[in-house]
Amino acid sequence: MFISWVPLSLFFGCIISQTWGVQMSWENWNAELHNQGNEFGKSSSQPHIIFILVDDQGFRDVGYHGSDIKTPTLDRLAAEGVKLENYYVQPLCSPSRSQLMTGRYQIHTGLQHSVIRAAQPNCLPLENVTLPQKLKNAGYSTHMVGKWHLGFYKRGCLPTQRGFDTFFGSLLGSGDYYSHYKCQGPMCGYDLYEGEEAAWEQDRGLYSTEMFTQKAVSILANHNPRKQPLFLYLAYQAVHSPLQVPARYLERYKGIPNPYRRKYAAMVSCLDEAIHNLTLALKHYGYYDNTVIVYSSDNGGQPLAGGSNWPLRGSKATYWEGGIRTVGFVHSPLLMNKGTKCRSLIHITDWFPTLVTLGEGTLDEDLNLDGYDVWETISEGRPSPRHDILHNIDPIYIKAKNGSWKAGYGLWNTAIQAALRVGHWKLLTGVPGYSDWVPPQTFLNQRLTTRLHNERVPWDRGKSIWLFNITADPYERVDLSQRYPHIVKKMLMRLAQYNKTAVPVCYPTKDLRSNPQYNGGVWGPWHKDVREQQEEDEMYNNLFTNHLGKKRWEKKTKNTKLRRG
Ligand SMILES: *[C@@H]1O[C@H](CO)[C@@H](O)[C@H](O)[C@H]1NC(C)=O
Ligand SMILES: *[C@@H]1O[C@H](CO)[C@@H](O)[C@H](O)[C@H]1NC(C)=O
Ligand SMILES: *[C@@H]1O[C@H](CO)[C@@H](O)[C@H](O)[C@H]1NC(C)=O
Ligand SMILES: *[C@@H]1O[C@H](CO)[C@@H](O)[C@H](O)[C@H]1NC(C)=O
Ligand SMILES: *[C@@H]1O[C@H](CO)[C@@H](O)[C@H](O)[C@H]1NC(C)=O
Ligand SMILES: [Ca+2]
Repeated sequence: MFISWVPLSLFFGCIISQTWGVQMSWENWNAELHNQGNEFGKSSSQPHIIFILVDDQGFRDVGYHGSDIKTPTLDRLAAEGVKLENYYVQPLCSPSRSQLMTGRYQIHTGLQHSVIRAAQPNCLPLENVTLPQKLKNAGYSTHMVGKWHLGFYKRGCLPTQRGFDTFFGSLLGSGDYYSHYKCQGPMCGYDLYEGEEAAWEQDRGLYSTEMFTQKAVSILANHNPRKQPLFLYLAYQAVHSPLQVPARYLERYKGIPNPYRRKYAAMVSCLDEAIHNLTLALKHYGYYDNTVIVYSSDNGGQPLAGGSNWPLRGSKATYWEGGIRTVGFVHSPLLMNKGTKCRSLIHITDWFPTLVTLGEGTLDEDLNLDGYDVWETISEGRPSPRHDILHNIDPIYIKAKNGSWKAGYGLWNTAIQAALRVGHWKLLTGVPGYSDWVPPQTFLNQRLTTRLHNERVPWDRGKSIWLFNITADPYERVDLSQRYPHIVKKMLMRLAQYNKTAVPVCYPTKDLRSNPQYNGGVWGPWHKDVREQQEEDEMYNNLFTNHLGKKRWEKKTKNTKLRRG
């Protein structure tokens, strides 16, 4: 079980002495662990699962992809685990998170369009079964730390109502890293939660990467790894904008002239240190030998905020590879093929069936998952069960001016933003989004939009279909849609088939009652469902009829309704 002990101890030992000075030496922990034994490990094969989701880390933003950013911990964990080098997520926060939680494409949850906005009465549909629910049913203790971004307009949408035993983090994310305030347009509010309440008491103005790591470590410390398997979903706010970082991490990046890139690099380094601390805690508290760590970004990098996807095309929020192909790896002593690269197609929906199966949970047939169990592909290098990915169909995003049914051979309306991968082939329709190749360092100043160094192809306004052989041309430089019309037609037919299985888009208009100023200055549930409202009315009704007479209460109710309305 202690196969990777020696190299790890050398590696971490060096880091500890140089940088962080953690008290207990690695060798001591090692010895201590041997003495502890592992009752649960013997009686059950359910591994502990640590899922680390990072926000907006680009393809180029990890050391082992040739980055200017130093990530010794991630490099080492990935090198000793399995690097996922054909790994896809969705181009934005809520979409990726919804697919991770349900194992289903957005067309099957109604979240096809954009992200869930703070003021929208919308959330991951309550009908959709979640990954933590499944693991909880399989006997896991389930915890979430970090950014949710799957809606909160009513209590039933909160993480603790969706399968997590505990939650510490933010409902929106991307707020201030220290104050944990988040503004959306003119509306501002506090966004740090413990369970279902604002976490005022726990807030010491700590930088969120450190704060979330401390919380994760305390969860590990307070759970007995030998009694019950643990699922920890650690969704860092880093390295999304705003670009904020403790000064000490900037030291090593003095040489980066672009101030955005410099800060961003420092944020990634802090994150790398956080993962180092987390790994030490996994070992210290006796989890490590029976743990699977999954590391993933939620979408591509944003070059305007320091991120880089080079040499991939495009950025976050686009269906070019730079938006959806990203950093991912699995690290675990339980892997068979340690130290390898997995080049099979893996998608974020695959974690649901993969992790539920690993956790010995059940996958009912009526789940109709879009994900595949890819554990043997990752761990043993077996062929992937996945041959295609529906990147998305967004029927609300129809900005392609020349897009039409005609351009889609009568099979598909190419005004619609859609993207599909089948084997080597990738088809895009509609407007896929910002399409330049942005070399690192280009954006010296956020307001300076000359983008002189960017490589771009002159935008053909008439275009609404692209076809690429991604295996041969991962940077999407040669559009083959004219050359292989029969492939285009086949793929359009496939899109139309997928479209038949789509549920209607849920993208409600914003509700002004969401304003934190009506909710104690906190972003939080503002909507009551009929039953909750009745219960509340009844309670007040009794109160008022008992003490003040019914008439007065009726008047009061009206006012309340007005205020809410
Ligand atoms: C998810 O919820 C939506 C909305 O209720 C429903 O239409 C869809 O069938 C559900 N999908 C799954 C996979 O549960
Ligand atoms: C890592 O742990 C060290 C030692 O406890 C601490 O000083 C540092 O702030 C931690 N870093 C992060 C990013 O959590
Ligand atoms: C997709 O499905 C919807 C609803 O079934 C339908 O109205 C629409 O025309 C379809 N779009 C395409 C491009 O086939
Ligand atoms: C796009 O539409 C414009 C005007 O509607 C037309 O002039 C142009 O030829 C079209 N381009 C293509 C490639 O169809
Ligand atoms: C796509 O690229 C792969 C890898 O280079 C190649 O094997 C395959 O033949 C290509 N397909 C076509 C139609 O060119
Ligand atoms: Ca994101």
